[in-house]
Amino acid sequence: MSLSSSILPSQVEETLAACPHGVGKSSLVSSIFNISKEQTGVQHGRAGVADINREYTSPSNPRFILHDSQGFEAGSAVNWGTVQSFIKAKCEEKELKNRLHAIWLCLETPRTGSRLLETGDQNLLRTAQELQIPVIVVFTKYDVLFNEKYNELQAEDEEKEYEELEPIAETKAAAALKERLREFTDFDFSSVSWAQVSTGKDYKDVKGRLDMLQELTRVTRKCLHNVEADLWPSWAAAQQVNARQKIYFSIQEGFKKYWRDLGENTVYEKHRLIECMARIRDDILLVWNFNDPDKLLVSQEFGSKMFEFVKEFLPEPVTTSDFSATSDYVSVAAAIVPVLGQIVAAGSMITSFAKAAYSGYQRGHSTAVCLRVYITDLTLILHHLFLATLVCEPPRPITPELVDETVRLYQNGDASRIHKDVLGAIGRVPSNPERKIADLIKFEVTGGREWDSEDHL
Ligand SMILES: Nc1nc2c(ncn2[C@@H]2O[C@H](COP(=O)(O)OP(=O)(O)OP(=O)(O)O)[C@@H](O)[C@H]2O)c(=O)[nH]1
Ligand SMILES: [Mg+2]
Repeated sequence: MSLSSSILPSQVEETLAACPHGVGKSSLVSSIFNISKEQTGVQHGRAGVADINREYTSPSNPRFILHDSQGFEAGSAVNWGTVQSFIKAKCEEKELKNRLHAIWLCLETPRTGSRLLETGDQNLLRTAQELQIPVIVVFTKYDVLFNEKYNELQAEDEEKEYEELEPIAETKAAAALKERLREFTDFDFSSVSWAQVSTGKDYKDVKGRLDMLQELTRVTRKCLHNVEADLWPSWAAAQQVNARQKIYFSIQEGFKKYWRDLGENTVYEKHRLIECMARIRDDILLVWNFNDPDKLLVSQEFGSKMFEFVKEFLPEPVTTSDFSATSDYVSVAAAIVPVLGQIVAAGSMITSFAKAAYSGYQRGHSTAVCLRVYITDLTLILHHLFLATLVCEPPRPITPELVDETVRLYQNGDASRIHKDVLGAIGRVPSNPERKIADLIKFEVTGGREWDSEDHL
């Protein structure tokens, strides 16, 4: 008779399944940078084989280069040596883009009786401090500590409901982590920034988990502060969970050039209005960095929709001698930024709306109003779109349905009120009107309260 164990479930397999290998580095990267789990190599039940010298980039997020290291398990001195050489080589790089900007040291959130730091982790902390590379300690799988506290509470009183125990378990877990770090004598955790995260689906709701990831983006951004200011917009573009950082940096970048003195800005001279709008749009999109495989946000269709919002504010068209016949409009539409090409070609009739868009940029109040409305509408629509994608699993590609629905909701909801607010913010005798528009955008995004530095830091 053959010996079979299959009718009795394996205890070892059950235990292994309950303690998945890996601290959750790849899962974290997938969530924050919106890269599919397959691409980041999330491993279930076996160790990931990471080579720190390999650059991970993703078509869904081209602004980001990740170097993933294997864990520093006890005794794996070889691995630490590889990581150390890599860090030192990166420090010698001259160009900002080739340097190492920050290290996330991912540690499993300590539980009762578990280890906090391996020797390799301590080496890394010391080396990074010596070389002045910002390190953020990320305590992963925080849900496991929460569950430990929850189970202890439940064991004390089995009658109590989840809703009652949950906030107490949260407080206990947070206190336990702080206490553990405070008591730890081999390393002073108050000398580094840290944050706790959980990407496990069973912990909190989507919003609760996102709050933790957003906090990590704030902590990271604060650390980058100490290195070089040029990193901020790159960071804002690369991270894919914190909408306010994106809003803030697209405004900051806008004010360096294209959002300034919109009715008088000489950089726009000799360009058609649609080109000016396309430049504004593309710069804003660079910061949002959507995963837009079908290029929906630079499509004619989306461009036309955005034009619909501003058409009542378009300045009177000027007809120039070199640019008046229908065929000119159509060919220019195809050749430059074909936002209105569709409308022009399909309508076979040049509306004043199309003419204004294809006219050269004209200095003056009406051009300024039109561009202010455009910037406000576009930013707020992209903000809604971003929030709508956040509930999806990485790589969160945007779809035509999502774009249509977002635009439709804005059109039927906020658009006319916001247009009035934009005009109101400018007033009759405008003083710094562009700043007022930026404030209005921030006000809308925070749901009607003052924007504070915690919103983007
Ligand atoms: N409970 C829980 N499990 C998680 C969490 N994050 C990741 N995991 C699980 O932990 C296992 C390992 O996750 P990975 O993201 O591959 O971890 P890693 O650090 O990249 O692992 P290596 O590449 O092997 O070093 C997978 O089964 C994940 O589903 C978390 O926040 N909570
Ligand atoms: Mg991994």
